[in-house]
Amino acid sequence: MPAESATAIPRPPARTAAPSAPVLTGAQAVVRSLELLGVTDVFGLPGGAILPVYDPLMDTSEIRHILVRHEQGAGHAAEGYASASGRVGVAIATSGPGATNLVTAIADAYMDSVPVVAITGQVFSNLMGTDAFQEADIVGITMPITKHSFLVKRAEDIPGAIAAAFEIAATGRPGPVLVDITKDAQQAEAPFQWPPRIDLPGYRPVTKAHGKQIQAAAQLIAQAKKPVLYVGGGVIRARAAAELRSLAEATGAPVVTTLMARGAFPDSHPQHLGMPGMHGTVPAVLALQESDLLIALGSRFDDRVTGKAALFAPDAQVVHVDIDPAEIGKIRAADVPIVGDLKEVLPDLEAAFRAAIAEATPDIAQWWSFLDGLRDEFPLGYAPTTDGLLAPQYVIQRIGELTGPEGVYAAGVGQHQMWAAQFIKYERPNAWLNSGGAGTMGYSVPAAMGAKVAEPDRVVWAIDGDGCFQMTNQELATCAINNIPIKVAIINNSSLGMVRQWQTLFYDGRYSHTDLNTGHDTIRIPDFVKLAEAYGCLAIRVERAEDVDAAIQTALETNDRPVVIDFVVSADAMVWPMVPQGVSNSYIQYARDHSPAFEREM
Ligand SMILES: Cc1cc2nc3c(=O)[nH]c(=O)nc-3n(C[C@H](O)[C@H](O)[C@H](O)COP(=O)(O)OP(=O)(O)OC[C@H]3O[C@@H](n4cnc5c(N)ncnc54)[C@H](O)[C@@H]3O)c2cc1C
Ligand SMILES: Cc1ncc(C[n+]2csc(CCOP(=O)(O)OP(=O)(O)O)c2C)c(N)n1
Repeated sequence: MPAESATAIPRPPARTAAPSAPVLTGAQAVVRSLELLGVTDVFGLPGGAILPVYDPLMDTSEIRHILVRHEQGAGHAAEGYASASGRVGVAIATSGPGATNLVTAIADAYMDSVPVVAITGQVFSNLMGTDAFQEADIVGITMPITKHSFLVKRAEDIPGAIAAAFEIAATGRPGPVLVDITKDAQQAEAPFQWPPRIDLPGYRPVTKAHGKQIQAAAQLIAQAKKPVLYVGGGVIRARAAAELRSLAEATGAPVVTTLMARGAFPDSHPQHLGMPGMHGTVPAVLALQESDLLIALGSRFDDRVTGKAALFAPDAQVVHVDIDPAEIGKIRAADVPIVGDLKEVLPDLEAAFRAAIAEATPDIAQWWSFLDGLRDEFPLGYAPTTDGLLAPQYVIQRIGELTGPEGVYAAGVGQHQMWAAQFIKYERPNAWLNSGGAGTMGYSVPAAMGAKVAEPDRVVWAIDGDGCFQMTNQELATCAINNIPIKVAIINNSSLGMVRQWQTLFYDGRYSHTDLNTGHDTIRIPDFVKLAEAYGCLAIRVERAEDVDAAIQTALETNDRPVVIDFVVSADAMVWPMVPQGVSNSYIQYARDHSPAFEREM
């Protein structure tokens, strides 16, 4: 995805300021602009170069500022906020290390198309380039991982830059935008003009697809014998779950949802085959592999889904819909490329499909009979543990069952992430938050915090690994102090489990530096219960299957503080199915036929 360049945006921001332009400092203009854009919550941490902005932040009654303990937490919180609500998330940091601490979260948001605006302070403009105290070229650093980065050196340019940042972050392919503001621009005064004139030459996302392409796609779908709707995270970003369901039911075609699209189509729907890819279900993986027509909807042919791309779905034609033209043909040539917003494309496609089948209804019964056979033969499952410790899959499944589909689940990265994708049933979009593209350990706790701020009436779980949790758990202090009662389930296998799994499978069980010592009886560093209590949380340790439900219920009933449950689980549990990296997806057969572990687990 190339950084998009900029143009005049016709839409004015929603609210307008008083007709007489008051004179504000740049810092006041930052806060006033955010207010006028309807921002109600921001996550940040002050420092010298952003201090002017923090002064008027104290006076606003419209914006809640949540003081994080680390700027990475602010970034992921902004992501969680955006992913749970669809609204733009905002993170604020000072220059130098404050700004660079945001970089991982910005990269994460870029990979997963999350609309986030990061506002950073920069040193005085006359000091830029002198290695001034806490100077970092954050615009340069983030250029390849943002949709756009602004450097603002004049107070009068602030409203325009902030309004443009929100417009760019939220429209087209969503993504992160950085606004870096020098300290002198924050301190200077200028008339505050609202709505500002936004001038972004070249930025015009295409939302309405070409009619001819829609017709061509509809014809292919009508003729296909083995179609699959290959649904990606773009459906969620487009808020097009209802339109997807309508198209799916019109075509009767099987649906697979990528890791980023879990919840875009209800798991309970009979046409849903589950997640494709490295840890996808056998029916979803083989449906793509054996298909004669992939209808890719806001999905980007990621290598975790395709396996060896040259061998992926060899007999399939491809209809590829994406709002970002750079995605189409990037990995796999499209027979029918469609650039547009899924919210508009899906109804058009459904109408064209209905017209195309007016004469003859397509017969995909044989295809369904093959897929139903796979569903019967390969249901998702897991084996009981042999070491007396909890089965992690069971814990995660019970969290989902006792919480239900209205909850929000933010996972870390690793085995627990895959089990949370597999064993929680998602019935609605924006219920599943995770770091798919970057795979950022540490995402879960701050993302859950952001989600809870955005959706305070929902139960929000962070489902985390003991490794991931140790990267960002300091935000529990933020949650406890600011009355953000998230629930954290640490799936504690005392190791960097996903890496350990690869060492089991591909490095002869040589466990080089993956033991974390967080769950053993004798060494337990840190003790997560004591740690969580120190942060003001209710903390529970669970070691037996019969105690799992009671702990989850206690968490669900506790809303006056965050809850942390340390589930001590087996380190030997594996994520199955698995297609090894870099081979054809047909190797899922290999996993089935040749791996004794796979046989045992299934
Ligand atoms: C440990 C680990 C294991 C993983 N294993 C798997 C796995 O087994 N299976 C799996 O699926 N993934 C897996 N992933 C995730 C994988 O790395 C990718 O992040 C994911 O597959 C990409 O999902 P996607 O194709 O839906 O694209 P996304 O990254 O969600 O991209 C969305 C696309 O939609 C487009 N879009 C956005 N808005 C719109 C709109 N309004 N209209 C039209 N288009 C729009 C965007 O331009 C983009 O191209 C794993 C990740 C990790 C960390
Ligand atoms: C920041 C970061 N560093 C390293 C990795 C590589 N990595 C992927 S999964 C994983 C293990 C995660 O361990 P844990 O949080 O305990 O989860 P588990 O796999 O045990 O469920 C590691 C180290 C990563 N994804 N992100």
